[in-house]
Amino acid sequence: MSVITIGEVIKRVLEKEGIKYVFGVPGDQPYPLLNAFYGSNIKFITFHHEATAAHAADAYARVTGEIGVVLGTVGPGAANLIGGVYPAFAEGIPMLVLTAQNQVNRSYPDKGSMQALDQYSLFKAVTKWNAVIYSWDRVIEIVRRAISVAYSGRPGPVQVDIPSDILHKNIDEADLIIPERSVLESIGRPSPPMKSIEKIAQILATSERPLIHPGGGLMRSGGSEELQIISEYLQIPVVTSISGRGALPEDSPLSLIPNSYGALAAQTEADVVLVIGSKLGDLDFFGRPPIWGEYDKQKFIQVDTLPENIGLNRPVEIGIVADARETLILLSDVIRSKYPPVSKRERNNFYKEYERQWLDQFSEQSRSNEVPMHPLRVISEVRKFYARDSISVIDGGNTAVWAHYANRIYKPNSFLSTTSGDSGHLGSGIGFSIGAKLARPDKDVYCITGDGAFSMHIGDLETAKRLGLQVTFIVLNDSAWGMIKSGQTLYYNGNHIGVDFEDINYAEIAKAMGCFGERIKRPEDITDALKRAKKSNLPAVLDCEINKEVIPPDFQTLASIWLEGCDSPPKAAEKNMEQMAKENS
Ligand SMILES: Cc1ncc(C[n+]2csc(CCOP(=O)(O)OP(=O)(O)O)c2C)c(N)n1
Ligand SMILES: [Mg+2]
Repeated sequence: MSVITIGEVIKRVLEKEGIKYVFGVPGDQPYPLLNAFYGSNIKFITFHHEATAAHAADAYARVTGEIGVVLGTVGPGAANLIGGVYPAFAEGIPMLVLTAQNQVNRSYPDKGSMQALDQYSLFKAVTKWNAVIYSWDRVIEIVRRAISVAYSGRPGPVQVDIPSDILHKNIDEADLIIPERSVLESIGRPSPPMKSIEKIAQILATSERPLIHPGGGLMRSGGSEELQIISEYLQIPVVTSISGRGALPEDSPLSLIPNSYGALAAQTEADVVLVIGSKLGDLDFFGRPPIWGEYDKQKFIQVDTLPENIGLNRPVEIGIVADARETLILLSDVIRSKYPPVSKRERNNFYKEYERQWLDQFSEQSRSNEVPMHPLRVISEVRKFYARDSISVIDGGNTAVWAHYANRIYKPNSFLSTTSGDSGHLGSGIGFSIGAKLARPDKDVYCITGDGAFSMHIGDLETAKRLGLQVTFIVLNDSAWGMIKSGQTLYYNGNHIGVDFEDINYAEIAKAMGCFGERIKRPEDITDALKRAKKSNLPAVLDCEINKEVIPPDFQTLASIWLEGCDSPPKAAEKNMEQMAKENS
């Protein structure tokens, strides 16, 4: 009889699912699982913080489309994971979260064990599905089911809570049958009804001013090529949500940068909008006029894998619960077989021109020679340096807004950001960069980050170093929680509270961890520093001293979205906007 542990069984299930990495932080309770990774094909990568490990699993999944796996120990380990699981939940990223739990006879309910925590309840709010394994003979079934659920419908994180006595249980290997990986192919996502496809095709092909609005759901389903085919065939402009950026190259003639003047004009003027894989959240102004068209003049068609997203924020003419890519494949077939191509839509030139005017606002600052440096100058130099298909990781507050102006995205899944997406969660930059580089070692990965966000998980620079990953972190250092400080400047007469740090030289911290580091003060030094960083073959930190006073032009708009309906700051915001309008006139 050959004895193996349940930890070994879980590892074998993961192997059959094609898992290559498990990210996490160890503990006593998960010993058998850790031991199973010893010498195995699955690499266990240890982090300094569970949230960073989960961010890495998240980015790995975003870039590869394959589920990310993360492990935390009982109590504190599980609690620390939440920060990394929540953004994945918010953005529909498949992730398997394995948590160790105290022995079955001590937990649910707890008898006073150290590190006791009701992890089942804790993860309910940030997972699609979760389960505790009370009986060792259900382990294969439950881990399998968890993975299937993570991929199915709208993807998302799932959690499996495994008591330590189950993990340590010894069984006879001869009793073990692990079925081949089969569920994933069969689960799939819902297909659209052909009747609806015919109708949508007809509406798009015969409307005067159609618009397509793809979101993160399109990114997850991988339908960018089909999107491009339809948009080119019918000359339909595309404005993505922030999570959908990269669905079309942002310099393509039919793509309009979200929130640019061109995008806003197209949104208000369209007679029909195909929303595909987006719930029209607050960064899409909930689909409301005047940012979108009037209710009686603009039809909405919505495709989403989640029924509850359909018509969530704006009534729809047609709503179908279906996979984005599959819908676009069928739509493009019907459109191309039944309707002639559109050669030109005059109005598209106007939108593009209007987009250019929006971009022009930033061109002077993007070339600015000022010292301390303007954030836009730094970001522009960085974007110029890297190839179009590089992976951009964006983290930070004002930093993320500046990056929106100057860091163009050209490829699907090459824009990784929680701060510009649904959770707005700071601190994912280092974990995301590690996960992305492991997923695509052949691509350059760079991270533009605020100093506050960067400092949250800086211990994991060592992880990048240990793994030998060349990623470059460009830290926009204003020694502050800049975005919050901006609000206090504008709305609270500059009474700054809880927003300032002392000066930290992040390049020196990087060097202490064996990474490459340089502090940059002058804009003319940026490009050479980027070259040296890349050549070093090490994780690199370029600590950029930036102008601490500048506030992104859209700050007020964002604040008015986030604080809409609240009494005092929006009133102050309105006053400030009036003031600004007067100054500008
Ligand atoms: C985890 C988390 N905590 C707090 C916030 C609130 N918050 C939003 S922006 C911001 C400041 C970010 O500072 P930094 O990363 O230095 O970027 P900067 O705004 O200075 O460019 C904070 C604290 C958040 N979004 N996420
Ligand atoms: Mg800052």
